[in-house]
Amino acid sequence: MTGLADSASQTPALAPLSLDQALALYRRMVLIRRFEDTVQVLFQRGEVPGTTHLYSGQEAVATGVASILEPRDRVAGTYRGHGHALSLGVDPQALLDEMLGRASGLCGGRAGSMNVIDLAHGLMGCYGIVGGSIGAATGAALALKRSGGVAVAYFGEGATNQGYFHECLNFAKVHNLPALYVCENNLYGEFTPMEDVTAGRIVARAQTLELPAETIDGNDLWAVRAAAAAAVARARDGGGPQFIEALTYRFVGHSRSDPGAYRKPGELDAWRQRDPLKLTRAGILERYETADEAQLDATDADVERQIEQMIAAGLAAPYPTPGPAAEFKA
Ligand SMILES: Cc1ncc(C[n+]2csc(CCOP(=O)(O)OP(=O)(O)O)c2C)c(N)n1
Repeated sequence: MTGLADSASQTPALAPLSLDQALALYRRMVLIRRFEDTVQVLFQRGEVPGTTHLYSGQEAVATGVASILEPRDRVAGTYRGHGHALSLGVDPQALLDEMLGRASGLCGGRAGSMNVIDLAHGLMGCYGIVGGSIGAATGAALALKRSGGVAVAYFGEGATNQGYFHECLNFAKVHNLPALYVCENNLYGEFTPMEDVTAGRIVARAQTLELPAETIDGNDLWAVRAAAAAAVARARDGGGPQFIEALTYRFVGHSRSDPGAYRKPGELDAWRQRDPLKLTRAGILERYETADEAQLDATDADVERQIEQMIAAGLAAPYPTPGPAAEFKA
């Protein structure tokens, strides 16, 4: 599925994944889904302070992009950032402990759901300000230009209606920065349908600034990987900033207890037919002769066990001591 795909130039073919690699990516997607189901349950029990914004339904985007990145790259996520973090290999226990406000959390239990950071895994931060990730990644790209790294910004389609989206892409283009802008178009900004507030095609906004840009099926792990591989290769090669619009859908409300009553009738069910976990399972069975349902089921069960252990450990972990935070190791 492409927009004006002609503006995204051709790049070398992406080496196919081995079955083990494909299973590892599937596992990561299942981990993101189950992690978030768990966070939501714990939130409803009053164990998670603050609020939550879930990534459920969008797992193929971050997982596919992260599968292309290298340690020298940097990623700026959004408040919907659990998936962005886990896709990079951030320790799920430390992330859960952070949600629970425990001292063993990724940021000492003081950042909560929206503001996690883990530079050891390339995560520059998750930004509660809509589009904050765009400015952060643009700045990082300026620094990374010397080292060969690429900076990735994730943001929603709503963020593209803000001035700094255009300012940052313009700046990145003028300075030929190694940035990859990934718009996760999940059709709604909070409770507002995209078409009520957005003129024209989102991908065209990047194309106007002459960024290579394409629209892809964000629920298809292989489509995301192919687009990300091409875009990252171009950016690393001095081709300047790149843009991907990944069409996807969030299966849950915008945040906490939003039931998503504004959705059109049948819309959620239609998207659930294209659940990225289902599509990845089917994609693995189709692509690898030796793959079978039992392997995939075993992966699900294994993640389930991991989550159960994580919940027990997280709830038993101590809270931080009041007062100034311990030194933050970035
Ligand atoms: C600058 C700014 N304006 C408004 C908000 C309130 N807000 C939080 S999420 C959101 C919707 C953003 O929609 P989109 O960019 O499409 O991302 P999605 O939540 O769909 O992932 C809004 C308006 C904010 N956090 N920051």
